[in-house]
Amino acid sequence: MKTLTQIWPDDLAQLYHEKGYWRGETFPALLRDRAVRFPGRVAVVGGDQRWTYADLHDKARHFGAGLLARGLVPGERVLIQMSNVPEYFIAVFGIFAAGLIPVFALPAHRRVELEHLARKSEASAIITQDRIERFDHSALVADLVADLPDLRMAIILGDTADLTSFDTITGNPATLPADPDPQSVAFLQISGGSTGLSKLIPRTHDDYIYTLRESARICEQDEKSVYMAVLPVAHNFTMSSPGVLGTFYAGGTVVLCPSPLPDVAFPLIRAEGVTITALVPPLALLWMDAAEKSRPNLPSLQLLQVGGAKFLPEAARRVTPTLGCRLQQVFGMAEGLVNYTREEDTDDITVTTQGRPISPDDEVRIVDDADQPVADGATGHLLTRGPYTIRAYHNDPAANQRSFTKDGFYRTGDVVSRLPSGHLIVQGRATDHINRAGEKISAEEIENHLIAHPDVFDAVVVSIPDAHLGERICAFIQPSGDDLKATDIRRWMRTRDIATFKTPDEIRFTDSFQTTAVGKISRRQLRGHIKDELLNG
Ligand code: J2J
Repeated sequence: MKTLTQIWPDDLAQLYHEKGYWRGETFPALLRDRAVRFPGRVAVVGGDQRWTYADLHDKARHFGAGLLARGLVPGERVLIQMSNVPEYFIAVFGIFAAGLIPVFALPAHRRVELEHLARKSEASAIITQDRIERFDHSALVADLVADLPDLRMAIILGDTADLTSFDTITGNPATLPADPDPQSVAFLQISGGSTGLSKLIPRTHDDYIYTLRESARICEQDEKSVYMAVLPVAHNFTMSSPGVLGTFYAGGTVVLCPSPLPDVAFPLIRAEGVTITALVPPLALLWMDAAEKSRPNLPSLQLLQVGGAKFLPEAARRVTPTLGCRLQQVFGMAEGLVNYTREEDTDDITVTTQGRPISPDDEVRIVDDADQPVADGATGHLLTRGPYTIRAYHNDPAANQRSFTKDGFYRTGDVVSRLPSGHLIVQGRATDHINRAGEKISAEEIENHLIAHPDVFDAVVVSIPDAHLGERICAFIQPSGDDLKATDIRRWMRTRDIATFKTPDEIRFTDSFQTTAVGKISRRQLRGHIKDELLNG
């Protein structure tokens, strides 16, 4: 089996060690240490479960030993897909304890995405739930296990037919291996994906735990903090900025919110004394509107983090007056670099910028199309490298060629400007993905699904601004016959076994894409032309 690596050049690795960014911490050791230091503190609240650090540590170790007892071997990959349920943490920390490598799928993923992730990571097992949002995932994974030879085992939380029940996975913790090498890959996170399906992001124990430690410090998390997870826990934002794992790092409590709607979230904030939570901009708008009407009393809530997509200054200004807490903007990416506005920032900086990097050794370059630095303050492409930004995707030479410069900078695809203080302002994006309420959707991936329809001659997918979602998916379709309707396309997309958030919000038909008028052009240019026409008439 190929071992997973993420390699920084020796001189930089040495620097990151010397500066104390990489301290040799690992995930199994992290939970063990917190269980010793804070055994009786509540680590996780979800549904009717309430587990202390000692409980979580114990459950995770038994689960991890159970995975080994079932024949999994340290180093193998385990695809995990769950909604915000407490068992997620038993599974993830159990996988870590067993020396296995989790691969983080999203709850909305369906057959196409799961198959892609399983193949790309050569996963040996998948852990999911019987149903997520009423969709039958046990039937899906039964098919997947039958079709993928590497995938030997499906473990299901909830009702199982012929598959292995989550509750039966238990073993003797004495069989667990020693702690992993801190510089080894801890897990594979998934990318937003601008040119197709997600790429896999190998993050090491050392690099990721550095971000947890610093995120917890910047967000003033300690063992009294109560973090509410509203967005899916598998999202890198919810997982690590400081998210659920940063909260565990600080010894605080994670509360899992079953719904992002204010009538569920507000009472839970009050009941559990939630101090910090994180939203994408559309949900922040929803919460602020609800708060303006109902004037909820949320005295425990100190910090609302907003990120994943651009939060416009006019909306950002409303957070403190409506919700009575401080705002923090977060601009991050699963590949690494995370920026925060800080407590000491002025109100103006907090509402108009997306923050500044975690690390003094995060290198930020803002360049033009020819990779040359732009003048101070000018807008350009954001390139970055540093102590927690990957140097390569897993098993993807073509993407690596495109996404990294020769000297190891990651091409974020974001277009930004920088203030003299180092704060970044996201001005736009150079890649063709659609940021729909924080979910990144590849235009190319959707076009491929549309073109697969027998009555579609060609299709071009673009993002268009949306007051609620930030952006929505608009598909332009050139049919090959006369009778194709939008409902046919919607029905077709439902048969494609992909996450439902990828279904176009808007479908428009066109006779041709005018390619002759502009000569031979790339799909990117075509998307650009269509967008220009759409926005400028
Ligand atoms: C504008 N665009 C933003 C912001 C992300 C913390 C927070 C978010 C993510 C995340 C994350 C933005 N304003 N505030 O991993 O740890 C867009 C950019 C970026 C892409 C990354 C974290 N915050 N974005 O959203 O990997 O385009 O990570 O490159 O899902 O989201 O998406 P993702």
